[in-house]
Amino acid sequence: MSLSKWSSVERPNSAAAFARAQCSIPGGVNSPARAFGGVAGSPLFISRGQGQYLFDIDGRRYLDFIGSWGPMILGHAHPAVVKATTEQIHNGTSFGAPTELESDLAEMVIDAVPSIEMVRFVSSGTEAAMSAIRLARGHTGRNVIVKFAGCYHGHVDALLVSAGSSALTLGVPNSPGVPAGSTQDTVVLRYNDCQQLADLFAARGSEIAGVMLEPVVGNMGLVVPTPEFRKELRRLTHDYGALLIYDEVMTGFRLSYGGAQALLGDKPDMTALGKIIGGGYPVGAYGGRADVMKSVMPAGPVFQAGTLSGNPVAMAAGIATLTELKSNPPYARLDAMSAKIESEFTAAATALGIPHQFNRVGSMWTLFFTGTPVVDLDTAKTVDTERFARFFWAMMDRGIYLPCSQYEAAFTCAAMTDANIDETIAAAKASLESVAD
Ligand code: KE4
Repeated sequence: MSLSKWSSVERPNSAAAFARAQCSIPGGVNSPARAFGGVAGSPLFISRGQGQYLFDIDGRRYLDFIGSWGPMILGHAHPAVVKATTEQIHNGTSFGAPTELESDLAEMVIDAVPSIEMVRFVSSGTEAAMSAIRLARGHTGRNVIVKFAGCYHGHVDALLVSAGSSALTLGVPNSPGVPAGSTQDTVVLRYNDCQQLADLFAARGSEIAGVMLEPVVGNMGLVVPTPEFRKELRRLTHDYGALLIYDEVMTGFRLSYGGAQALLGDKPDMTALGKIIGGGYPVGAYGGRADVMKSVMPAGPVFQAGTLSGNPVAMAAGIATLTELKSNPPYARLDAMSAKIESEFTAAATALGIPHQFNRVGSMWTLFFTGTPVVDLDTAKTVDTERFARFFWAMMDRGIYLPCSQYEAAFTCAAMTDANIDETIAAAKASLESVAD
């Protein structure tokens, strides 16, 4: 039993597990991104991860380029993370009372990201983004939030929104269950569109509480902001008293130890974090200017709370992960390995006459099957999703586990070796040949 019409490998145990899961869990998964809907198939069920590898329940091994959608930059079951979490587990897992571990991780985050003067931990990236929006509104006394089509910030009601009929109108919900009231104060603009941004601020700048974006986008596939766009974002938010919020849930500690903002030389007012700072455990965080963060209860009036916020085991995992990243920074090697992937994939697709774009920043990258440069959601949507699905399964069948959507970024892992990269390139050349028609 294969998992897709595009796969030639039998994976009967995953097929059976998926059938079973669908009886008790909606869609058989606990997050839709895992369902393989974007690649015309059903998901592999994983038995374990070790370093750069995932193992499925049919006994097959894969090089893991998704890394739990970003957190596993060090690879799975890293010894330092296993040691730190195991030790903490023996000392108790949750107290509902403060521990010094929370201050330890908070100080590491503040030390790593200059724009973050204070930080609050939560349990997911969604919670981080949701809390940052509430804080922006509470701190400024304004209601309007600006986001950009193609950027994802978790399943926050206010951000499950599509652009209104015209750029300056308010957003409309893009999911059942989200009332119009939740999105009426959300405006959706086009990423990298400086004119739209300037027009909105000219028309409504005094109403805008915050502007939230992925400073390097992973959620429409990898999309890079133009320097002009970033400069205008900072200028206009500053001039109109709105807060600039970088959602670095995916890019934080991924693109550099200080995240995308350190790499780009930017200084937002707030930052949302997640994924890597939890080292594979449920952690999110929002932080930024001290004057803004001091509006958060109990220091200030803006409410936010969470039973497992700052969970000791999750803090221990995050501390171990950031300690490793700081003492043995993998970023130059991750960039070099990913650059080799970029050059070899591009050369192979070009030689085969396959329309493609390859967007990359550091260890985050996407091979888009389109002849159009991908700079926003509209251009991202010009891709050939069927050709991507065929490529995805051709790579999977050769032991390379890529993100199961053309609209996601791949993540090179620090546990990967040069031999792994060569193996990946060989698999890509063969896979691209198989989809060249
Ligand atoms: P979580 O609530 O899933 O921890 O974080 C939401 C979130 C916020 N901001 C950014 C930039 C994100 O990428 C995410 C979550 N990323 C997706 C992958 N594109 C998680 C995968 C999933 O939803 O299962």
